[in-house]
Amino acid sequence: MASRQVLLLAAAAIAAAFLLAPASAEVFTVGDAASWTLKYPATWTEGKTFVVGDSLMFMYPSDKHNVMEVTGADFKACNMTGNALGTWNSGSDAVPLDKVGRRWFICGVGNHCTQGMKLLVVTANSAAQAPAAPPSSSASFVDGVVSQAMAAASAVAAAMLML
Ligand SMILES: [Cu+2]
Repeated sequence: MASRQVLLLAAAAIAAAFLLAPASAEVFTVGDAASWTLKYPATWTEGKTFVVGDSLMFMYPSDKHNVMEVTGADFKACNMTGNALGTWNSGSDAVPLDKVGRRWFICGVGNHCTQGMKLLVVTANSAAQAPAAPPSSSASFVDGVVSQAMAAASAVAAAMLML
């Protein structure tokens, strides 16, 4: 009985620790195999979740491309003569996603932006990132384990009082 109670408490503690543990930061290579080139696929961000703490890695030949962070309006218009919010040109540029919200990146070389070298990233709060299982079922699982453990503990306490 007591060992079962300990097991339940341990299971609850492990489940809670797993759910509360922050997901480790991910580094996304922009465009994956195509990287940051004219072959950059417009669908690259589809199915990806970006959270605060993650970072983007722009890989490209530095004599052919660059990375400019621009406003949404300049992004839409592929305007690279506007007020750039940031420029990178090493060919191996790490850009930390340090805040929640939208950021717009384009290549500032030639007409590359209109040819598709443009990337909108939406960064979410890391705390809002869902674990593999849906939060509702995970929460109720933990609640279930915890209440079972509590019930077992009170049963043991009651039994000890009767002794
Ligand atoms: Cu380019």
